[in-house]
Amino acid sequence: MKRIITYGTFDLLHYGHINLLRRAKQQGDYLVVALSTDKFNKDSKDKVCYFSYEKRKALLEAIRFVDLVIPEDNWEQKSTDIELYHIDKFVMGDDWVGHFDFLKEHCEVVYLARTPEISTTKIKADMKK
Ligand code: C2G
Repeated sequence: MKRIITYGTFDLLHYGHINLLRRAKQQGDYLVVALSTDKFNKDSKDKVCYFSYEKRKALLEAIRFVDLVIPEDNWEQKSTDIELYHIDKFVMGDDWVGHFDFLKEHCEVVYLARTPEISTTKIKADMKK
């Protein structure tokens, strides 16, 4: 069983995220999503989420590509997660290209193309029009 992991805030959840999760799952058989906690978002990512961690977790768990959701509460947990969850491949959108190459000593690292035309920022801006 090939085990994949990816990380993110996933707020507001949109089809760009789903495109990423679908392709991440297609890389293997089991997909772990490490979901940024509210505290991590606020303290370290300068993001204030519309939906709480619990609500974002419930949304992700309803997606058929997702097998397990775990909390992401710091930048340093990735290598431990990879060992703990026996991960074979780390997958992120290519807005992060190169940022996580250090994980190559633990597992494969793959950056997938983002869905360019959609973002939470764009959704919020369009809703104000
Ligand atoms: N994404 C995408 N297309 C979009 C928007 C997002 O493919 N239009 C991808 C991102 O590249 C990322 C994932 O969806 O791989 C989650 O996006 P975010 O929630 O914005 O993730 P981010 O806040 O960048 O958190 O430790 C890593 C961080 O937690 C990543």
